[in-house]
Amino acid sequence: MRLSTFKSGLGAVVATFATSVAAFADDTLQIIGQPTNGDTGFQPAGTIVARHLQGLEGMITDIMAAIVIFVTILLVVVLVRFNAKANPKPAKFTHNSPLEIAWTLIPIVILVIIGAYSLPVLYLEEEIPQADVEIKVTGNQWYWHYDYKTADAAFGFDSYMIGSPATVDAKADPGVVPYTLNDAMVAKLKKSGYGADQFRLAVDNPMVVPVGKTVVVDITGADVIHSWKVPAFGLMQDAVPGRVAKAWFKADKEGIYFGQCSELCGKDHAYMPIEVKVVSQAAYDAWLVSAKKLFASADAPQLVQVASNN
Ligand SMILES: [Cu+2]
Repeated sequence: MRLSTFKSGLGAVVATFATSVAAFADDTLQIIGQPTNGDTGFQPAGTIVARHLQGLEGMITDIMAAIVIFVTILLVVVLVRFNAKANPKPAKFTHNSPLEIAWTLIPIVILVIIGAYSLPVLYLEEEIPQADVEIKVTGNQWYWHYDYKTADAAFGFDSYMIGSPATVDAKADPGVVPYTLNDAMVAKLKKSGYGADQFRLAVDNPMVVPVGKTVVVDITGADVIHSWKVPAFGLMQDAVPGRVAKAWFKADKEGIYFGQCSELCGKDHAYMPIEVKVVSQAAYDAWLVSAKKLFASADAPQLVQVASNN
């Protein structure tokens, strides 16, 4: 079902590129990674890391539930069998070596099992594979900046929440009040292919990456500490000024994945969402061509340096 939506949308995606980057794929890509009202579970896992993390969470939750049930049963047994009425003459012993060995060894075994499953996932996350696409991500108060560098060009662009002051033009958007979800804001979101549910998630210039390719993100901050987090990718990395932290993801499926800055970074922290569009290689190549034209500047042949803010 989803796949067919993607495939039928592909032609339109490529055609859209010819005219405008902004209109790119908005109405053809399915939104996969976004919060759902009332839901308590994870967003659908969009990468191998997210799948492993969610599996690990399930396993550890099961172990915890088993321990809670076991301890509760023990408590009930003790209350019933060993209260003063049922057991008027209490035993006087204070030690039981086999029991003490058991309650020391069993938790050790449980922790070793958890470790044995956790460490490989930690290594999977932290060992950065060879990049197919490398993008520098810079957190700013209060927007993200993405720098791409390909063999023949380098370009970067700011990524603002649709509805933040930088994206509101009094003439073009009558009635739009920054950061406020009113009818005019819904109309503005609609123009870019989104609905009211994507308010505070959708951005003007999303990160665009090819599906099934290893994307390495070099994450840093320009002013204060931010955090680049995309739940469906199982990826969260602090963006610390003066440091570049590497993280990676390889998206399984074409679609739109949303995230949020996840480190309190100032008054507009709530208004610097993250949007990643995962598209086919062909659509990505076409986007690169138009993005280079739109964003590349002749006097900026290099990636923006760490902690600079332009
Ligand atoms: Cu923030």
